[in-house]
Amino acid sequence: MKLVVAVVQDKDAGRLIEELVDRGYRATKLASTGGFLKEGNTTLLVGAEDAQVDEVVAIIKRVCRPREQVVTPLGPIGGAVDTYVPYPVEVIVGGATIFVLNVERFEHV
Ligand code: 2BA
Repeated sequence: MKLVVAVVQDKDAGRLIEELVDRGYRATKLASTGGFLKEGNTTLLVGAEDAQVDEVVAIIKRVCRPREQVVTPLGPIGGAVDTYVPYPVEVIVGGATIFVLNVERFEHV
């Protein structure tokens, strides 16, 4: 068995859960925060048999799309703020960041 951990954008999370559950997968949705943008995102945990992992990943790839986001970096902490000119930087967020982990033991009681 595997555990698929997927960090996705909030905008894609609802539809992704629906698609997974419609196909008989079980999923848990966690509210998370990206370390770089410090904005909310969603982490999904999906327990699946080894043979199902490719389909789970394919569903995630189909539903989650990359989006461009503009970030304005904060000024340097304790630095010379009067000479610091912040300018927006574009980053591409997602589709999804996916980890597939081996599950040593699974019990559902
Ligand atoms: P954030 O950490 O908020 O990152 C959002 C986006 O900012 C990233 O999109 C990437 O385009 C950019 N970014 C992140 N760190 C950067 C850096 N040091 N320099 C320049 N740009 C940077 P994604 O790569 O699609 O990541 C989306 C979210 O997935 C991340 O949100 C984070 O929550 C998670 N994530 C990505 N890689 C991860 C990893 N190796 N381990 C754990 N979580 C990860």
